[in-house]
Amino acid sequence: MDAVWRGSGPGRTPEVSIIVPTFNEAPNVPELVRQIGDAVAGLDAEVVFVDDSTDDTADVVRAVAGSSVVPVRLIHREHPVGGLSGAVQEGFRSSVATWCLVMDGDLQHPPEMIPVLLGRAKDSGADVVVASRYMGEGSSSGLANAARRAVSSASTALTRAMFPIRLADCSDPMTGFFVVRREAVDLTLLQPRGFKILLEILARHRLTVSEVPFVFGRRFAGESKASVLQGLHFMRQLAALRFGRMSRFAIIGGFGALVNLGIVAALTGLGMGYLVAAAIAAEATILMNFFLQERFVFGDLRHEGRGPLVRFAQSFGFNNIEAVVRLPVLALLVSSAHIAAVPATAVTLLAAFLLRFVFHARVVYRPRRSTRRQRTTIGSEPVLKEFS
Ligand SMILES: Nc1nc2c(ncn2[C@@H]2O[C@H](COP(=O)(O)OP(=O)(O)OP(=O)(O)O)[C@@H](O)[C@H]2O)c(=O)[nH]1
Ligand SMILES: [Mg+2]
Repeated sequence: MDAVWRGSGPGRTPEVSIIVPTFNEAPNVPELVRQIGDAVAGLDAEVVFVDDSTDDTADVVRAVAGSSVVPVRLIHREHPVGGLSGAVQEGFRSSVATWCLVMDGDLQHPPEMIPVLLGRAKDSGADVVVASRYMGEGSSSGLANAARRAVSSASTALTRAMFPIRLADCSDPMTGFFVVRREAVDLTLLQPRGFKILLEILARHRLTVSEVPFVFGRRFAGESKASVLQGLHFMRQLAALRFGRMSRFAIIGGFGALVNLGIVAALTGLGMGYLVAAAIAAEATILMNFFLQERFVFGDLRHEGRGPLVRFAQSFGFNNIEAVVRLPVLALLVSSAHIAAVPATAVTLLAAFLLRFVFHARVVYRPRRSTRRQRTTIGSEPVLKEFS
């Protein structure tokens, strides 16, 4: 990964990092940097290009950085992960500013809105200020054609319906133009995928949102990267955000319960005592569930945290303790609290499921915080070194 910095002295902490994800936007970069420079006069800002291009965008950024009035940083990713969203996250990770503002690199997001968004963020005390195409004077007229405008409006309505609480105050969760208080975002919660990073941020955090209308303009130059494939990624993102990990965990738990019953039936059918059969079935199911959840529920987190043996020991230990503790709790509910056996069993199973999920998500597969970054100073120039 390549990092270039042009700016003022070492240890500088800008108030806002303007993060611009770019994929083959070379003809737009000089004009964008010029307009941002004009717009942020008087603000303590830096521009961070996170570039995955296969054209000469990175060279153009380097050239423009030399004469820009606003400090420009380039993170060029040789091996991009997570497309546009992954790029924005990389920009966040590299920032030490109070605010991170995200905007496209093709001038569809007018740079003169930058001080407006930042001003609103400071005045309102909100965590996020969204530049919305769907409120007040806002408009999505710059989208290439009526079909894209219709798809955008329909998917916005669907998304808001699926997250009625988290998106209550956000009319345009799919916009790529927003400013967010950097410390309000826990990067370890975000999946680097697709085009819709704001949705990922809002759906996974409890943030206060304020909005400002804006008119989404036409591309200045270059080609659109939006595609049907991006649309499919978006549907997957929605499903994962809404019905993600927890439902996969539940499916595996349900499947495990069926296998458990099958083993008990088979072993008792062969003449084994039911308690021994139940114990064997429980251990076999715990083992099976561990391997299934490693593959299908927490596959993306396996390499981020603890080693496989520790994960296994924690998961195995928790499930065995849970199996031992649940029955006395059930007995207590039935005998002392006088709850009927079936609802009491349902309550203990539900509580056990939730506890098991929380324990696995928060302890067993908890990712370590990124240790890949380090700020160093080379000569008088602060350089952001990235280790991948
Ligand atoms: N770093 C990075 N940037 C990307 C990637 N895909 C798109 N971008 C950038 O994300 C921004 C938005 O992409 P666009 O192609 O403009 O998408 P759009 O605005 O929905 O579509 P148009 O209205 O047709 O321009 C642009 O600055 C792109 O260069 C990617 O894979 N990596
Ligand atoms: Mg665009």
